[in-house]
Amino acid sequence: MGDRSEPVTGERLGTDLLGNLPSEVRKPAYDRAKLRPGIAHIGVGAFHRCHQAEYTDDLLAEHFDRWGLVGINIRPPLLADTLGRQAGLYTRLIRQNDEVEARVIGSIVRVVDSQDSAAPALEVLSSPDIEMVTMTVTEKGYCHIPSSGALDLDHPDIVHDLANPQAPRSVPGILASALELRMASHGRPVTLLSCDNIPTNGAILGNVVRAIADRRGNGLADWIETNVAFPSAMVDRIAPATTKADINTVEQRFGYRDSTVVVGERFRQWVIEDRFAGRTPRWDRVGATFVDDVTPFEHLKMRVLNGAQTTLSYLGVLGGFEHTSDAIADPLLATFVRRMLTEETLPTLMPVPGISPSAYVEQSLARLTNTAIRHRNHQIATDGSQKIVQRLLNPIRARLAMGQSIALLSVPVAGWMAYLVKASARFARAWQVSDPFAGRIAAIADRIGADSEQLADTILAIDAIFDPALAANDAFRANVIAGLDGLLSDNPMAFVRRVCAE
Ligand code: CS2
Repeated sequence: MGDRSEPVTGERLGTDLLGNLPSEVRKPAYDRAKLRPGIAHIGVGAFHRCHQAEYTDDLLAEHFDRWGLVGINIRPPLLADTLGRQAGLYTRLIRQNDEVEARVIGSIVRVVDSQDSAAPALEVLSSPDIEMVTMTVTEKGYCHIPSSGALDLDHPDIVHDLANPQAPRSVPGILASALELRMASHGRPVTLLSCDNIPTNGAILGNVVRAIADRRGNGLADWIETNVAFPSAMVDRIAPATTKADINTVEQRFGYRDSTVVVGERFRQWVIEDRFAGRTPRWDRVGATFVDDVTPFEHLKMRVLNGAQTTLSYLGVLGGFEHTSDAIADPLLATFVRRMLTEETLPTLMPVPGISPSAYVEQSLARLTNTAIRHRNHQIATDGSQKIVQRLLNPIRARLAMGQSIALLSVPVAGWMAYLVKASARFARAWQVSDPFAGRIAAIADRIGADSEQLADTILAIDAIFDPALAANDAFRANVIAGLDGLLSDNPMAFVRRVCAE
């Protein structure tokens, strides 16, 4: 079976189809049958398939080694029916306006569903074959308190896991139990690499896992100190949730069915702290960067690219725009976000080796105009309580410490509040939201109604999000109140226009 240029007809992607794909679809350039599991990844969503799994595919093509990936889901969706049926193979589309580039990724050698019980995940994570565990479990997966980074001991899953170490449910609980099994069975070192957009993600992951290990009182905490590394990493590529249209695109253009297509932009970046335990896949050979300190890269990415996305998501929903690219096509929102980033965010950044921050701002804004990436504002707005600290509140704190204005950065903070307030019954449930604090904020809105000052003060008093010193800052408070008032009004864009004119 050689390449053929005529598309295959409607067959499902799988090992047998690999030799029959249209020649324009790039295929794994190595013998998948020889791959052995070496990396486990928790959270096989669109981002992982578009990022770490692609870097690993590149690495296998360039320098074949044992680093096959085992993909584990501990939350929905089930993987068996999708990736499992396709032998781990899936199509990664790069879309840049009118361009479509297709590639089948082969680095995932096995998928494991562990939604109902931790046992299947623990079996993989404690295996001596696995020396690297990467994860994309979303910000809230770490069960930490956003404002402090400490493990949330009141989190129901953590309460459960502390009482039931054999049957953990949370990511920190599952990892602590897996490490315990490793310690007891073979003792081989392992790196746990967070790939989520939380600040100092390695340090937070280390904190939450150690906090559980400390409470086990069986030497686990000491074993972790010498055998486990928690490097921090900055990850980047815009890869929204896959839609039916994406699946249809593959079928129509390339002639085969793939229910796990993923779509991303061309840009990608991965900066990893060079601190590993055991052997490590050499992702630095294929475009990742290993550095001593990720902090400057992480600030740059979360405050600029993610800060812009979050800002456009809240102001976008309030202004009636569906996707990021629709919001940034609006001249007012484009002006607002560019001014916010250049005037207020940029001065909070540390020097970043090899990157000009102002060029990075322009590059980031250009990425957001890509109309082929259908990134819904509601998707980005999800779990804002877990995102605004690193994207907005940390740069605000930095500016306040330097005595600088925060008039622009406060607007998306008020936008996040308005977004959750307007989802309450009192505001006729303008839209459905998903955020761990949605219920609490809806209850506040139902009780208080439209009084922006009281609303803002009550929300600012949530100390898991707003550290008390920030909440008490007069300038911040005044800006958030004015922002909430303007954004809850009948014409939120008129408020944005007024701020831009000042
Ligand atoms: C987005 C990110 O949904 C979100 O919170 O801001 O997923 C974003 O697209 C990625 O971090 C880009 O690297």
